[in-house]
Parts: sequence; C-alpha cells; structure tokens
Amino acid sequence: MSFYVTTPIYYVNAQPHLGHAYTSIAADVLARHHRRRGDDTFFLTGTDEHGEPVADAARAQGLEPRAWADLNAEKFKALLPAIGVAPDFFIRTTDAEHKRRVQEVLQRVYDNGHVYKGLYEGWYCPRCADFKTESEILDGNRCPIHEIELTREQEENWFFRLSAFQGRLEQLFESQPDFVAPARARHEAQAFIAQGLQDVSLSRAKLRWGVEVPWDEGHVFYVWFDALLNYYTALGYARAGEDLTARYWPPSVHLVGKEILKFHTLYWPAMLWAAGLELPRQVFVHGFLQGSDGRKMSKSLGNGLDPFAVLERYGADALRFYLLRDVSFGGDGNVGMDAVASRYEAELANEYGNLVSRTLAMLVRYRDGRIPEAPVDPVLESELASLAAEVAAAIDGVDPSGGLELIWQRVRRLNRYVEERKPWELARDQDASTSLDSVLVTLHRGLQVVTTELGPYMPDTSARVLQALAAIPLEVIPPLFPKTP
Ligand code: ME8
Repeated sequence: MSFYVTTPIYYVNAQPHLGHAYTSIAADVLARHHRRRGDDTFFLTGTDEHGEPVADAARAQGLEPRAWADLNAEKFKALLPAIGVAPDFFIRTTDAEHKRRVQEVLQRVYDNGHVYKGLYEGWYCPRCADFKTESEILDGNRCPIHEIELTREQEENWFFRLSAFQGRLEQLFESQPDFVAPARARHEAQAFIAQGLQDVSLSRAKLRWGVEVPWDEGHVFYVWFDALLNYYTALGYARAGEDLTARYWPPSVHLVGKEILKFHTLYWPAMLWAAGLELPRQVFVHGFLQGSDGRKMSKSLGNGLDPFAVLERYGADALRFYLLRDVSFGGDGNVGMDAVASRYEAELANEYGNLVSRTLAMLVRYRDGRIPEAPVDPVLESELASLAAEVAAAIDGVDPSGGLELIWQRVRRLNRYVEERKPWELARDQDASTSLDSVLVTLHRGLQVVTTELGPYMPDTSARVLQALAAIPLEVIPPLFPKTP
C-alpha cells in the first residue's frame, strides 16, 4: 500500500513558529507510523514563496523577493531536523520544475475550457492573498482573520469557473463523507457550497512575483493555485530522473489548518477535476493552537509558546509528545510552558521514564542484566497484543492524539502491574524466583510493545530505549527525562 501525506507549504513572509512545527510534527508521526507498518510512504512539506504577502515583506526589508525567500526557506528547512521531522522532499514553489508543471497543468485547465477573462472587483486582504465576500468581512471592512482594513480592488483577470463545479462538489460531499474530516470541517465546507460558489480569480495582472500565465504573459497565476499544485508537481521531480506520480498520486491525506479549509476542500478538488486529475482521498482540517489564556498567541500579550524555548529545555521528543498529547488533534487547544512542564514531569519523567529505569535496574539487580526465560503474564500479554492494531486504527482515522492515549493507558497499566506485583518483595523471597522471572519478563515485553508504538511520536527516545531493552546496560543509564532540565 502507498501512503502520501502532506502539510501546507508555509509562507516565507514570516518566521517559522509553533503552528508550522505543529502540522509538520503531526504529518511526521503519520509518515513514520505508516513506514513502520510497511506502507510505501511519501511525506511532503515545503514553502510557499510567491504572491503579494512575500513580495510585500521582501520590499519592507529592502530585498528582492527571491533573496528574501531564499533566506527564509532556509529557516523553515532548518526547523525540521530540530523537531525530529524527516520529510521525503522539501518543495519550494520557486523551483523551476514546480513552475513548469504549474504552467502545464493550468494550461490544460485553460484548454479544457474552464477559464475566461473577466473583471474582478472585491475586498482584498493582502495578508491572506484572497478576496473576501461581503458576508465574511468584519465591521469596517476588515479581514476576519487578520482584522486589518481591506482594500477595494478591481482588475481584469483570468477566472476559473468554480461555479460550474457546484453540483459535482455537492455530490462529492454526499457520496464521500470522509473526503473532509473531522465532521465539523465537512459541515463548514458544505456551508460554503450552500451559499453558492462564485468563480475565482486565477491570475493577477498587477503582480510580477509569481508563475507566468503561459497564454497571457502580462499575468501571473494567483498564488493559491500555484501553491495548491505543489502537492502534485513535487512528485514529478522529488527524485532526480524518476517520476513518482504514478506511485503516490492521489495523496492519502492533506493536513491543513482550519483557516485554509476553503482552498483545500472546494478550490482544490474543482481544479483537479478541471485538469483531469484524481482527487486526494482526504483533507484533514486541524484546529488552532492558542495561547495559555485561550487567545491568539502574540508577542505583545506574552501568552505564546516558543517552540525553540521548549526544544532547548526539554528536547524535540518532549515537544512532539506535548503537542499531540495536550491538544486533541483536530480541535483547538491552549498551550503554554506551564503545561509543557507538568506533562513532562508527570507523564514523561514519572510515568514512562521511571518505568524504563525501574525495569532496567531490576533486570540488572536481580538477574545480572539477563532477560529470564519465563512466560509473560497472560492477562497483560493480551492487553499488550491488541495495542498495535488499536494505534493503527487511530492513525488511520488521523487521530494521533487518540493513538498516544491508547499507548499511555498501557504505560499506566504497566506501572500498576509493578505496584501490584511488588517485584522487590518477590526478590526477598527465595521461593518466589519463578514469579519474579515472570514479572520481569512481562515488564520487559510491555516496555518493548509501548516503546515500539511510541516510535513515531518520540523517535529518539524510542530508539534509545529499544536498544537498552535489546542489550540491558549493566551500568546505570542517565534518566531519559531528567527532573529539572
Ligand atoms: O496558509 N495553530 O501558509 P502559512 C495550528 N502558504 N496550526 C497553525 C497555527 C496555529 N496557531 N498557525 C499556523 C499558508 N499553523 C499557505 C498554505 S498550502 C497549499 C498553502 C499551521 O505559513 C497550519 O497548518 O500561513 C496552517 O494551515 C498553516 O500553518 C498556515 O501556514
């Protein structure tokens, strides 16, 4: 089976922040999980470099857009290894191969009769690179997302006949209800359709920073179509001399934040139909990380969570664990350093870290580091045996937080088992040697199972623990999660 997962490509007009890390980590967990299961996996992320927001930001810095994009794309690339994220390819929309393929696909859309020239007038937000409908805008003609005042813009444009796909989209949402998940996001997309779809601008005449429209050189494509097509174009050149399109297209799941739902659930399928391409199997729309006070994170409010501060103090695995554990993936959630600290202490250090160090120490103290020959406790064995399938089902439902909760239930079960069986008491009783063997084998097996499942979430920790379980170190190993880092 093949599994192809993507993140949004991030705008290079800003610095990488926690929100970007979040979607990338979630996609990485899905990719690592599927790869371990033996699926032929491809994981794509990258940067969105054209359009007005980037041109404006570059101008503000006194730089050419390309120079500004080069600088910032590097920062997005550098973030990935720091958070343990390992994509198969990092696309930049300024890649020559991407631009050529965008032109090819959109020329086909034009040739298929889905494009016409018209006059566009509307409220435009340069930060969203999007026109807003009257029903969306806030009082004072402000952007509902950025709250900045919008400008009334008018220009002659190429239009994509989105309205012609109204019926087909309605049908898609009915016949394939999981095309958009979770259900809340599907309802939102359906509400957009119900309002009646308007044709959308496909090109901009005023802007130079973009992919040129091949049939009208005075225009560049509207950045959103250039950007959406990354999911398709990347497969054509991610591996030199090889075209991966047949192998991975269509995508298994696009992970996106809720503010870009409309583009991915309405424009994107319509564009793919217009180009004669197959649709992705699912668009999964996740919620927003908010400050500890439930408000949008902002420097001036000081309510944000800086991923780099978490990395420095607790490391990448703890950040990955925290984000998927504290906020149920899909919904919105509040995040903050205090919550990181308490999850770290209570769960990583006390529950999991302790279980590991106790188990290893007892194997050394009571059995000289050898794993005894004894049967695993049958009750625990059956609880452990079902874990892999349960976690796989959660991941298939794009519920990495649910998967983590299932693993954690087993971690707690194993800790209870230690408390119930009191191996230190068994060790004092000469007649209890077989029982002690069985307890030690059960803990060893249990840790192997939970640690294997933790691999996609905490790759570094998992590899270290699995290695220690395979060859028990006789010397005391430093704690996995030191108490006061
Ligand atoms: O929208 N909470 O790029 P972008 C959770 N280039 N996720 C967040 C977040 C938050 N507070 N803030 C950002 C764009 N994200 C376009 C996408 S795709 C063809 C083009 C994540 O740099 C989330 O995934 O604004 C969101 O959708 C994405 O970053 C937006 O990144």
